[in-house]
Amino acid sequence: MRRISDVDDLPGELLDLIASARRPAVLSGAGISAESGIPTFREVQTGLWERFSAQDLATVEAFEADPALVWTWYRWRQALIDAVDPNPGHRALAEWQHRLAAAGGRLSISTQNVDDLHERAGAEVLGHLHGAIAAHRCADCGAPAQLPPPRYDGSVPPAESEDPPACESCDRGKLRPGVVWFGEMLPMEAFEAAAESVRSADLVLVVGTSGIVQPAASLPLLALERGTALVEVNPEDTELTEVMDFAVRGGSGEMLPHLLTAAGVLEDPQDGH
Ligand code: BV8
Ligand code: ZN
Repeated sequence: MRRISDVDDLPGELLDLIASARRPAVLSGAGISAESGIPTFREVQTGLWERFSAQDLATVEAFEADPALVWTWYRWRQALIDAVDPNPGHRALAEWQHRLAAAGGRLSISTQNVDDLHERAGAEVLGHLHGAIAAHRCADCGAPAQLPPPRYDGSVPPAESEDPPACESCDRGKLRPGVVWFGEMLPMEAFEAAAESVRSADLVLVVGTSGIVQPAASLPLLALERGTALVEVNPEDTELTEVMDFAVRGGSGEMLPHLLTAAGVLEDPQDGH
């Protein structure tokens, strides 16, 4: 594994891997949205939730113990997501995906994130391994429910909680967020598609994930089966750093555009064309 922190000294081998990739598979985590202003899972909580860790709240038990607290946490997080914008890291991946598709290639993105910033940057996402925060369903009958956007101000945690709405289909259940909680199964279709994208990739890019949460964190290991190059983009070491061929140390919002420009797959914005 080669750690790279000097962006002006990127190894030719890494740039060649990126320039020649026709079927890169991208696996992203909370870190890719950090520069958009969305706290990662590791960051401390604020407001009503400050005495809970995200891991404590992202569970069926927490929702059953205090539905209003958990429901409000998700609605407030969704308000924050709705209020921020994709960052240059999301946009660089979307542009690379478009260029590869036009050239008959395929860049796949599988994300652990429940936000829609990849999509809002113009990218197509193969799967949301842990669900989507704007999707809601009945905790009882499973019927999907459409809700208006939350009315919270994403920058100020609400002073009190609101109860989850009742399900209009079965009239007995309450709505829950359409995310995967700890202890819950991942959507198998999304997980299998992500696994297949890694197995058939000619480059695997792991962006902004601590590599702690399973089974998503095991996906990059599938690249080892065929000796496919593994590249991590993260300011810090992670649980996956040791299996990487290259560990690019820095924020993805800055590093992804830089890497793709240096590899010649994107134009350098400074060149003005
Ligand atoms: C399951 C949705 C079982 C909800 C999420 C003991 C050992 C091993 C496993 C387990 C265990 N005990 C329990 C388990 C299983 C458990 C698990 O893995 N626990 C961990 C904590 C050990 N997993 C599960 O429960 C999964 N389900 O296993 O089911 C089962 C089996 C059969 C039948 C039935 C059931 C479900 C896990 C999904 C949980 N839901 N999210 C929500 O969003 O509220 S997980 C959530 O946390 C995120 O989705 C994400 O996956 C994870 C956070 O990880 P990251 O995305 O990596 O973010 P993190 O904050 O950790 O790190 C941020 C990274 O970004 C850092 O590396 C940082 O350096 C970097 N960064 C910061 N700034 C930047 C940056 N990078 C780039 N640029 C920057 N600017
Ligand atoms: Zn219902």
